[in-house]
Amino acid sequence: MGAGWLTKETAVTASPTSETESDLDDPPTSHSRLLGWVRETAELTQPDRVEWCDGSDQEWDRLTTQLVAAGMFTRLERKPNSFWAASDPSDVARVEERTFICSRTERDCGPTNNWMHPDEMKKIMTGLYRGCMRGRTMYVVPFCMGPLDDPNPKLGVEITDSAYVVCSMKIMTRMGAAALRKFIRADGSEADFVPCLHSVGHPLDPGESDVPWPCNATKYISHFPEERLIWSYGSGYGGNALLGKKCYSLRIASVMARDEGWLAEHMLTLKLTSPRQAVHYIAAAFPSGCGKTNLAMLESTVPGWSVETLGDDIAWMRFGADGRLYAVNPENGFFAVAPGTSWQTNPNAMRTVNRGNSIFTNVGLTGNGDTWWEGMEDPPAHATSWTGQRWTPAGGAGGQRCAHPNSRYCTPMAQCPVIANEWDDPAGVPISAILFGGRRASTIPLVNEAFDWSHGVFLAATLSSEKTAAAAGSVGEVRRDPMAMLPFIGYHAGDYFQHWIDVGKGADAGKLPRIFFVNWFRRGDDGHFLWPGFGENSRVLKWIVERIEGRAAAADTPIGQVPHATHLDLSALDIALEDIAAALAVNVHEWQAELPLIEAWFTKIGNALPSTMRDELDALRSRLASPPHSAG
Ligand code: GTP
Ligand code: SPV
Ligand code: MN
Repeated sequence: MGAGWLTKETAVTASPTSETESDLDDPPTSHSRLLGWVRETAELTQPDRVEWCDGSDQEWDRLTTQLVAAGMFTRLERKPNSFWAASDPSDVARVEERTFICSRTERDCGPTNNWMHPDEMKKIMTGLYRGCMRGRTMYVVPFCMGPLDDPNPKLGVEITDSAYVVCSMKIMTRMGAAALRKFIRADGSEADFVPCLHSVGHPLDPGESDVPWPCNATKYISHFPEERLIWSYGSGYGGNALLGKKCYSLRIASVMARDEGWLAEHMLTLKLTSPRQAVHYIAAAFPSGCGKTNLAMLESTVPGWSVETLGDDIAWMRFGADGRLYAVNPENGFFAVAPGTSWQTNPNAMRTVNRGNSIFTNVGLTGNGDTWWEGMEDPPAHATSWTGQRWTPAGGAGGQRCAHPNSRYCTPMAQCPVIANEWDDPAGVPISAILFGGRRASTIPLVNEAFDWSHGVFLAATLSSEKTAAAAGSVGEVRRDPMAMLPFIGYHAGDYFQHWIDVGKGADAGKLPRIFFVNWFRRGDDGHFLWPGFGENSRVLKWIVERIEGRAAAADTPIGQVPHATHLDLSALDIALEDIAAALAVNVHEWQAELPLIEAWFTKIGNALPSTMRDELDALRSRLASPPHSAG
């Protein structure tokens, strides 16, 4: 194997070249910035070999076979072309404590992110990267976020030493040769791309055997927003390692969006068709683990209403020539929470993964070669838990779980049986309504319409939710998660709120999406969910569309316009009316208790808090002091 475009020092120990490996003397692009970066990275990280990924099915077959041989993948007997993987128990979720926004000034990072000066971070991480790929293959993964035929495609390249990451990127992004062709524009010039460097941080000495899930106790997930650059080290899991997702499409893209006047958001997008065949596109931002995938694939329980899926995690939104806000999903697959997914709750997800071509990480493995997780019907008599132990429905010692709470399936969007036909259209879809929501056991009603854009931005900026297993750390603790973007805003949160206000100001108010707030997770005194959720959420979507069309009633309350139970279509819903009323209640005393918490949150944001947000808080305070008669 030649290494003509590598320097002598890294002209890595020759190993047998398979037919399918790219010839290193002849890299598959002439993009000089990319070639220079690949060469420098190989010099720094010293892999045994460098492989350009073409995204072909042959490449997938070769890598998955290799991963089975290495013990990282187990081929599933019951799902075609699908694999089970279990991570190291220390590497199971996004690590927010180890995630950094390395803007040139600490001020631009703001109070909600971790900051380090870019020079200092680069020094530390360069030290970690030195020789970190010894004994391994360095994969070069060109990818595109959003449709490939976008006239201005959003390109990236992930360099990684994890074949698991390569396989996951094939599902989650438009990856390989088709993306690489976009790196040279029609006029012959070189397109921009976001360099994303990833290492699991586990070099192998000669003769040292690999572990099933290599990673490192030292972890850094670093973003250099001015340079549009991402460096990740030490983790192989999810958003820490699949750098096109949260790192590029939210943290870096939110900075691009601020500079260019658009929005990069942690939102699902769906297409809702009414019995009158009216089509509405809806975007919804809920924090991690709070119901985006489920709503995006919802099977309506209201006759005549149907949902089709456009995306389950991220939306990029910009104004079209007609003045409406259009959303594109930058992703190509779902990397979604497994536990709780069942034929009852999310049949379309079950159908999607049953078509195969999927990777399951940290779920249970059944004796007959299928997957199982908590919340799915029909537990197997016994299984291998995500920690590799024998598991039975009675539970092992200490009632261990079969699947980790943040275990996930990674599956191609195109396989979703209810995928909307616009899903790959670079023009996107015009959004009628934006929903925000969190996981709150009290206070927040089932649904609430904002008075206007600025009030909606206030509700979103003060969104609060119980923490879930999607991030490492304590679960259940209520925290502010503005726009469901707390871990994903790539700059100062106060500036981000101002950006949202400016987006509204620059638009034709009549064409802006209407803003709603929802909470599927309110509980009764005994702890049960007041609202059945899942498919029944179609009743709330129906009310929202009828509000937009001017056909549904609501009551004015201090926090917005909230329906009474009688305003919702509850036909054939077998739920106690007291529960519905309790789910919809706006309790003034509960909201008064929120005021000091919002005050403290705004104090944390500091001087960059837009004055509009303070005005909205004052207005809320005075409405709560003299609530209209209809508020409870
Ligand atoms: P991320 O992928 O982490 O961003 O999560 P997500 O927002 O897509 O959440 P997802 O749809 O995967 O749901 C997370 C958990 O909440 C799952 O266990 C679901 O079963 C549960 N869930 C989703 N929707 C509802 C609902 O309407 N009611 C209730 N009670 N639980 C729900
Ligand atoms: C989330 O945590 O919001 C996710 C999973 O969607 S991850 O890709 O790990 O960020
Ligand atoms: Mn998410």
